[in-house]
Amino acid sequence: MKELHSAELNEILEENNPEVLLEEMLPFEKLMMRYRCALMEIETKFKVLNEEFSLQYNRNPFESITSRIKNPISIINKVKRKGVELSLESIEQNIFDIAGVRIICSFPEDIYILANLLIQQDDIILIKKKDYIKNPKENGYRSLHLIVDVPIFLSSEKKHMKVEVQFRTIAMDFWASLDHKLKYKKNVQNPEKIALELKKCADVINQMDHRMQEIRNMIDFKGSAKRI
Ligand code: 0O2
Repeated sequence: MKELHSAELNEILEENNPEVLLEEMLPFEKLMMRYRCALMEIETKFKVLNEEFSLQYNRNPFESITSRIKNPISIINKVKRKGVELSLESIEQNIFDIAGVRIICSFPEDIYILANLLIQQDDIILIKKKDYIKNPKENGYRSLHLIVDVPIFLSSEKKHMKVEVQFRTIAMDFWASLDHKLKYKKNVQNPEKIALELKKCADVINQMDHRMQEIRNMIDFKGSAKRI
């Protein structure tokens, strides 16, 4: 299937009247604004949990949080890949990772603690869960993915938006960044050999994550009730 590239998008823009295009893009911009608001809601929820953990248990359950809105070209390419209609309504109904939040934790147990704390909140609806930690992908990819529905409150309406939340450890994230480079880099020599090496590294990383978790559990043993 042919992927759309930014040069092609520029051609479309140049061939059309910019004013008409801007007017036509307004509904799209409104939709993206709603996704940005949903990201703010989810980020705030995690920041609140971090504040509480810092004060109550003297530790942070995650190291960092980042978020992004999928760019228009990636949205169109995903619409094509999924074979769904290219309309705003269809995008909202079929593409669940337009708004994405990534939570990086030090320890695997914290991933599940945070995921459960999010899902338990009464304004959050869990739409889909993919546990690539318990069931890693064949290439070694590990992360916990949740698609959640979160309400946003605008001046005259309440909207339900979908956000993808990805949880990984620092080590899983390190691995995923390198794997991502392999996917997007063209003309890589020996891609099979690299993929095999990456798979081996993913297994080592998994063992290390669990050993680090065990060490932390031993350190925290006295206050294990506090590990929440
Ligand atoms: P980007 O730039 O990160 O957004 P769906 O049919 O929609 O449920 P989907 O979304 O195609 O399924 O697949 P899935 O498994 O839920 O994972 C989508 C995202 O997870 C990817 O987004 C990556 O961020 C990450 N991911 C999944 N598999 C891998 C992998 O093997 N390696 C790495 N590095 N990341 C992975 P995008 O859209 O590809 O990119």
